[in-house]
Amino acid sequence: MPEPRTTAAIALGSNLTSPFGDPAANLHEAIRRLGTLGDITAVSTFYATDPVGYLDQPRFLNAAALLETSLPPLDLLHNLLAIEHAMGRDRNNAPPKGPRIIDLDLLLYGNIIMQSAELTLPHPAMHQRAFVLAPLAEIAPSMRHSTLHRTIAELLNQL
Ligand code: PH2
Ligand code: MG
Ligand code: MG
Repeated sequence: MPEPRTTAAIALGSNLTSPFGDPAANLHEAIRRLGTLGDITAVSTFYATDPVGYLDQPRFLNAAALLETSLPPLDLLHNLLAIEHAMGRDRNNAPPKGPRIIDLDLLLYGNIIMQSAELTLPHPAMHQRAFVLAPLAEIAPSMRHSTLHRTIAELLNQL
């Protein structure tokens, strides 16, 4: 039996340099590593964005990608966190919304709705963030938010 495959939407962000290079190099390296978790079917262009939430930090480079994967949601999440860690992100010595080498957020996993201590799907803040919706609308305008029942293009227009 073939494994069921689901399309996951992932948000990427970076606003620090690392051994890989500048934020653009970090996004490229993260996308390369995402490719080990399934098939990447789309990648947005990179968006320079002003920091939201925690303002005293460099501007971000944000992007979105679609990954077709047979990993279940929690396994996928753990792999995203492992990539962040392997690329040098240190969560212990940085404020929660502060600067980071790489941030990989699982936004949507097919139509799945779930709430657990580790993972909420759809991502609870995705519909409020232009730095998430603009890149995602570029590659998946018709993808539907499974609890708000709006497309990504509609959510972006509503901001
Ligand atoms: N991520 C945050 C907090 N603020 N601002 C921008 N522009 N882009 C981000 O990716 C971002 C942010 C926490 O995840
Ligand atoms: Mg984030
Ligand atoms: Mg994150």
